[in-house]
Amino acid sequence: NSDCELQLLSAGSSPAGVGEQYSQSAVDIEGRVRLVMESALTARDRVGVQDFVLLENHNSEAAFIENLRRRFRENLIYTYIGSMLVTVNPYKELEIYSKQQMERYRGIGFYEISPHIYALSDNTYRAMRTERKDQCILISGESGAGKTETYKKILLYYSVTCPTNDRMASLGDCLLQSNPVLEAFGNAKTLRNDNSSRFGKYVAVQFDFRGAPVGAHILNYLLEKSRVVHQNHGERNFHIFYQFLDGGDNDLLSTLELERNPQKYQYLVKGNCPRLSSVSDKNNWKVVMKALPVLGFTEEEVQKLLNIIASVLHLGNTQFGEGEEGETYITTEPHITKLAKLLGVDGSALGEALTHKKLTAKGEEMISPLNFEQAVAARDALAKAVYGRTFTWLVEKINQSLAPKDELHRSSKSSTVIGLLDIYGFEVLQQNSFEQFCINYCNEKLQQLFIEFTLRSEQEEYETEGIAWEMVKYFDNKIVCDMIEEKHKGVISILDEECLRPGETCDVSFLEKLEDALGGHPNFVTHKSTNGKTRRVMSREEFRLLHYAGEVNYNVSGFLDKNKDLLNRNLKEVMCQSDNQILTHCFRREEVMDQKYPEMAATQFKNSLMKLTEILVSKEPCYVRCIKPNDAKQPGRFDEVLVRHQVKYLGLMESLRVRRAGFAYRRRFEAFLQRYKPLCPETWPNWHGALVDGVSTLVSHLGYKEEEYKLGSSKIFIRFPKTLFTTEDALEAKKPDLGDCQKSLV
Ligand code: AD9
Ligand code: MG
Repeated sequence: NSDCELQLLSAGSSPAGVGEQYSQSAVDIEGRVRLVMESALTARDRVGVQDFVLLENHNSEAAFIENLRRRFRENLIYTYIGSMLVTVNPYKELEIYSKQQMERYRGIGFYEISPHIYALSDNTYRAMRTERKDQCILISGESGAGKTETYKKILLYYSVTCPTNDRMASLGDCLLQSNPVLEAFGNAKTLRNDNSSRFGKYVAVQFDFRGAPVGAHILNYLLEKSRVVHQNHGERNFHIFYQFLDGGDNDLLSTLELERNPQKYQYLVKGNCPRLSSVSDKNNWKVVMKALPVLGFTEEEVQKLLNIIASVLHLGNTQFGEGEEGETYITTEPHITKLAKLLGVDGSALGEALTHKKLTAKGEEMISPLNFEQAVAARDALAKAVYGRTFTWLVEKINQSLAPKDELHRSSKSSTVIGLLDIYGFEVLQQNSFEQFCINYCNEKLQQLFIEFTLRSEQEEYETEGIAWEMVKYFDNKIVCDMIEEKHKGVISILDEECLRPGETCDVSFLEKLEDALGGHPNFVTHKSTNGKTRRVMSREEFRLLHYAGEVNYNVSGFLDKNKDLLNRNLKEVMCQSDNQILTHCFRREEVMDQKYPEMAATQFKNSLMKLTEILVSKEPCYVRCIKPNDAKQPGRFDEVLVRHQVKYLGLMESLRVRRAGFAYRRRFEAFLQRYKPLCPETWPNWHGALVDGVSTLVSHLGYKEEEYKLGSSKIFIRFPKTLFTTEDALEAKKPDLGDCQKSLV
C-alpha cells in the first residue's frame, strides 16, 4: 500500500522534510535517487516505479503497462511521467485522501513521497505563487476514468490547505457545495459510468497575493439535453429527478402532484433503470437541499426550481391524440392545467402552443396545426429547453455566490488563477448520435491542446537553453480537428449549411453532403467510401470518424434537429410570460422578437471550445491522465487490453519518450554545484569562478561522457538517470569523510 511505499522512501538516505532546504529541482533528483535505492531493495518488483521515467525499458509498452498493473495491485493508483500524473480508477475508496495526507503533501517536493493528486495540486499552487503565473490542471480520460473524482480531490485539497480569510471560509464551502448540486442536475447514470458528467466544466479559482482563494467562476459546456426526454436502455435521466421523487417530503410531492415511483413518468422509464445500487438518491437529495441555501438560493428560488423539475416530469406525461382530419389534441387535459400552474403560464395558451405552430409569411402571422409527431417533438423541445436553460441559470446563480466580494479582485488583475478542466470523457456507444459527436470533438480538441502544450513547453526549454533537440513523433490529431471544424469543408459547417438550406433537407441529405466533401479524407468513412479504411460493414445512415482515441460510427438520424435545437415561437411566447422568475430569466422577450436565425448548437459549442482554448493557452498547464481499468466498474480488475488502448491513445508512451529523449533531469547550475561540489577538489569547498565553468569542471572530474549531458545557459541537462545515480552514490559514499560539513549539504 502507499504507506509501505512511503516507508521505503523515508528509509532512504535523506531525512524527511529535506525539500524545505532545497530548490524544487534538487528535490526532484534526490527523490528519484531514493527511488532507485528503493528498487535496489527489490521493492520495485512489487510496487513498480513511481515515475515512468525511471523504467529501465522505457520504450516498451509492455513494461509500461506492467508497471501500472503492479502499482494498481498495491493500490498505488498514481504514477508520474515527469510532471504529468497518470491515475488508474481504483473503483473503491482508498484511505489516501485524509487531512493528515494533505498535511503530508504540503510544501513537499514532487518526488519526495508517493505520487498523489495532492502533490500535483500543491505543486501547481506553489508554482502559481512563486511565479505569479496563472496555472491550469487539465484532466482527461474516457468516460468513467475518474476525471470528476480527481477534480473534486483537487478542490478539496485547496479548500483545506490554502490560507484562509473571511471570504475563504464561505468560498471554500460554496465551491465544495456546488459539486453535489451541479452533479444532481448535470450528471446521470450511463452504461459507462453511474455518475457520468453530461456537461463540461471549467472552474477558475482566483487567489490573492497571499495565496488565499478570493473567488471562483464556472464555465459550463453543452449539457446533453436530449437525456431529459430519452435515455438508452440501462441509463437514467439526470439524477435530480430520481432524487426528488425518492427524497422529497410527502407534502411537497403531493403539492406538486408527483408520485414517488419514477416508473410513472414517461421521461424516466425509457432506460428501464429507476434505481442505482451504488448511490442513495434519498441521501443525495438531502445533500442537494442543504447545499442550495449555502449557495445563496432563497427559499422562493428553491421552490421555483422544484416547480420546474416537477413540470418537466408532467410535461413528459402529456399525451396527444390524432383527430379524424389529422389534427392533434391533448388527451391528458386535466393534466395540462396542473402543468401550466407549475410553469406559471396560462393553461389554454400552453395547450394551444403545444399543438399549433405560429408562422410569419409575408409579414402576416398564421397559425397552423401540428401533426402528431410535430406535437410530440414540440413537447420534447419544450422540456429540453426548460431543463437546459434552468441548468444554465443554476450555474449563473452559483457563480454569483462564488464571485469575489472585494471590488479589487473583481477586476482580476490583482489575482492569479488556477483553472480546473473536467469535461465529459471520450465515449463510444452502440448507437452514437449528435451528443457523442460533440463530446468526442471536445476530447479531440483537448488532445490537440495537450500535444501542442507538451511539445511546445519541452521544446521551448531546450530552445531557450540552446540545447539541440530531436522531435519525437506523435500522432497529431490536428487533421481530425480540422476535419470537424474547418470553415465550409468541416463536418460542423456542412451540418449548419444543411440545417439552413431551404427546401427539403433531412439527415440523409446531410450524410450525402458529408460524403461529397469528405469522402476522400483518411479519417472519414461511410458505406460508400470504405475503400480499405475499414473492415466493418456500415449502415447507410452512418458515418465513421477515426478519432485519436478510436473509431466511432455516428448515426445521422436526429443530427439536423438536434443542431437546430428549435423551439416553436409560440411556445417561447408562452414561456416568457411565466410568473416563475427563473423561467422569465431563461426565456427572454427579446428572443421572441428577434427574427435572426440563432447560432446552431454545434457551432455554439465550437465557438465556446475556441474560447476555452484561448483561456487555457494563456496559462501554465499540467496534466492528469485518467485510466479506466475495466468496463465492469469493479475494484481490483485490470483489463490489460482496455488499459493498453488508453495508454496508446492518451499518447503516454510518446509523453514518456519526449521526457526521456530530451533529458531526464535538468537542474540549475547553482543547485547542481551546491550539491555535488564535495566530489571534486577544485569545486570544494567553494567555487569562485563562473557557475558554468564550475559545473563543467565538476562533471569532467566525475567522468561524465559528452553524450550524457549538455550545458545550457543556466542549467545542466542530464540525459540518463543512471548518470545521476552514480553521482549520488559517490556522494553517499563520501558522507562519512565529510563529517559535519556534509550535514549542511543534505
Ligand atoms: V465521465 O467522462 O464524467 O462519464 P469521469 O468523470 O472520468 O467520467 P468519475 O470521476 O465520475 O469518471 O469516476 C467514475 C467512478 O469511479 C466514480 O463515481 C467512483 O465510483 C470511481 N472513482 C473514480 N476515481 C476514484 C478514486 N480516486 N477513488 C475511488 C473512484 N473511486
Ligand atoms: Mg465526470
